Amino acid sequence: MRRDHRIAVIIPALDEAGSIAGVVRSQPDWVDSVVVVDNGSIDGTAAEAHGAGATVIQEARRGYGAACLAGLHAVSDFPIVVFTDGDGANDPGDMAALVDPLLAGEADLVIGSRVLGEVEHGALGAVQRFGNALSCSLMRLLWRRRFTDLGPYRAVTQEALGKLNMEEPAMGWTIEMQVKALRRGLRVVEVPVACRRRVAGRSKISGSVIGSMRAGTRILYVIFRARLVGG
Ligand SMILES: Nc1nc2c(ncn2[C@@H]2O[C@H](COP(=O)(O)OP(=O)(O)O)[C@@H](O)[C@H]2O)c(=O)[nH]1
Ligand SMILES: [Mg+2]
Repeated sequence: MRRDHRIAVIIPALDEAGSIAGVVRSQPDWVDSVVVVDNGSIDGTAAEAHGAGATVIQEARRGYGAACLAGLHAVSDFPIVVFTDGDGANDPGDMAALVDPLLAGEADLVIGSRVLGEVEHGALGAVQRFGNALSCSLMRLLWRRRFTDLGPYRAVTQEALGKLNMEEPAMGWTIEMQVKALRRGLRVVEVPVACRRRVAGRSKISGSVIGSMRAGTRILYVIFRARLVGG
């Protein structure tokens, strides 16, 4: 069934030269296009990704969301889009579980929840768990919907993307997608996914106090903006 549909994978990657080739090569063989979005890496990420067979896009605007958005422009003719990290933290073996509810017409957005899945020791820090739990509590309070994670490993239909009008350039990307999907009445499903430690390199987000604070602030900003301003 999966081979009958055109499926694209977007991998935002910033200085992931140590892992990106392996991540690109390990994508399931039923994936039709693997797009790596680089944001000015200085370690050869783009060359590694290209060498492994990915389409590489350069986005000048910094930020995780800006990279995801640039990736979306490149895959606008694929009915199904999957986002995955470039550090090897996601298990490509989980991708079928993300994509199948979309193919079956049962969901518009499928979020891989690391909280429901198996977490390798040390792969999900305390700050990140706390931030996820807080964000999910706020979503429950404000939109009456229970989520367990803001996991980056997720699959969405092109049709849903057309309604989401994604615009967040930074780390609020994942929550923006969830909140907007709820506000538009889209069908959102969570499935358990594994969470592994990054294969190489350094975390840009949750692995440092500064990165976590930046992400946390941005996530709260996106939640309250959606509540107060809409969009
Ligand atoms: N292109 C791009 N990718 C990013 C940026 N920030 C993070 N990433 C990628 O997003 C994924 C998750 O980031 P990571 O540093 O692993 O965050 P963590 O999992 O919270 O430690 C990795 O593939 C990163 O390379 C960015 O500003 N631009
Ligand atoms: Mg990571």
